[in-house]
Amino acid sequence: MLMGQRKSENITRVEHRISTEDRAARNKHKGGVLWFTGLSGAGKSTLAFALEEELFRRGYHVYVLDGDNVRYGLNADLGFSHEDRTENIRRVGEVAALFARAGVICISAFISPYLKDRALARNAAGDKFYEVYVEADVATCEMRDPKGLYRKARAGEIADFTGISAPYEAPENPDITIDTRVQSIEGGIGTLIEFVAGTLGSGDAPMRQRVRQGQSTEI
Ligand code: ADX
Repeated sequence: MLMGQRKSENITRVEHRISTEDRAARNKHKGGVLWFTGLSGAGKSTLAFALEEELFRRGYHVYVLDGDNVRYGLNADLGFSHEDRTENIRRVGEVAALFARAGVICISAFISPYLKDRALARNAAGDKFYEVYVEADVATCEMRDPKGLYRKARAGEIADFTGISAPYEAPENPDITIDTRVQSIEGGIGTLIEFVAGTLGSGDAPMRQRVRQGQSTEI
């Protein structure tokens, strides 16, 4: 496993001819990573896919990387040991950073339980990284138990289950906190949309507004 070390020698970086600014100008927004972290059942995927839909509708270039999905493909070789989770987050952190550099808003929804691993993911994306703490305590997540995994973990059928038999290190200074114990999905999405518009730009919303006002037929 790589664990952040570079094995190759005789490699040289090459420069793109399209600047970050060029991409942002065409897309009408900047690229970035919205890094969702929180327990299983806290609402990361629900919020991530609802936000993706709403941003897409508003003209943003947006894509969700989701823990369960990525573990079917890119990270199919990884389980849930500390070492495998670290490698999971390392790879996804790099992929999310690539999306951001390509000008896309990448929403990543992974438990990402370790502070150190999230710090590395932030490092990969640089100033384009925003940590979103999707907060709900174990008791709440266990009560929701949408996939029945907490029940299985309590019954000893799943080892190293986050919040039960494996740790979760909450963010110390997240850019945004969505407390899903008190906030509705719509409320959370509202907060996130406002944040995105303020930090990454407004997408092609102004054009859509003109369309709505009947001043243009283009879309
Ligand atoms: S992470 O810890 O490496 O970031 P990731 O977000 O990719 O985890 O995957 C978490 C998902 O895998 C959970 O939503 C749950 O559906 C499933 N899962 C299966 N086994 C475990 C486990 N032992 N701990 C946590 N989640 C698990």
